[in-house]
Amino acid sequence: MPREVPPPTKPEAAGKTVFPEGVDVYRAYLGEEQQRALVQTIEGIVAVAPLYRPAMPRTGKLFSISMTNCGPLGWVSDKAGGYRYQPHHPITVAPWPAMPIQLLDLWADLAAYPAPPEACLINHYSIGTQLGSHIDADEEDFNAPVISVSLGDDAVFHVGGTTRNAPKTRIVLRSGDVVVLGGASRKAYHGLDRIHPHSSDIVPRGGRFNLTLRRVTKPGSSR
Ligand code: MD6
Ligand code: FE
Repeated sequence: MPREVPPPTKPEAAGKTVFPEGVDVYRAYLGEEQQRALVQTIEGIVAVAPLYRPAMPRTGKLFSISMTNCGPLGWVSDKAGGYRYQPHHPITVAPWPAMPIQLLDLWADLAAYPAPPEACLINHYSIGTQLGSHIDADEEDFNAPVISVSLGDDAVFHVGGTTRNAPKTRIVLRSGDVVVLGGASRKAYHGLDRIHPHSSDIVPRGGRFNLTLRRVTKPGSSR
């Protein structure tokens, strides 16, 4: 069914939570059919580039969530090498699958940036998993936003400021919501506290996918 693209959901207009400057939340940016189609696309990617649990730098402690990527580059982490981008899956060593057109289109609509995304980190949250407060800081160009797409179970997301102790705003992200972290919030701390189990049937395997689209290199730079 055709649908109109909603405008950014300005929380102050709804008399609700006010997000820090540079945080834009697009509620229900993807309709149900678009969500289901995107989940199918993601499952096709995961079939080729399996989800795995990366390890933290230095300690080697495993993330509770599992990850994979698509696009020319993918974000990885392990004990020895730390956080970085690389062009291949760390276990299969195959190049990451191509970035799907749905995600290239979404970036073109929302990023206000003159070059396409190079990496899409695919996070999968099963019951009881979370992602601690972090800054996305492994990219070369902080002029590009990071854009996230939520699919599946509802999740409690927090975003604060550029220091760890800045006050945090918490919101529930639902399937189809899109979050843009740009401008003054490009390097804001944020994380995912918990998911609400079985709150959506969009992801057949259960849980929640979060896709984050990133520009890694500066356009025109060779790497
Ligand atoms: C999540 N999101 O929603 C985790 N990063 O599961 C992120 O880490 C994130 O939502 C950069 C920009 C937007 C995000
Ligand atoms: Fe992040």
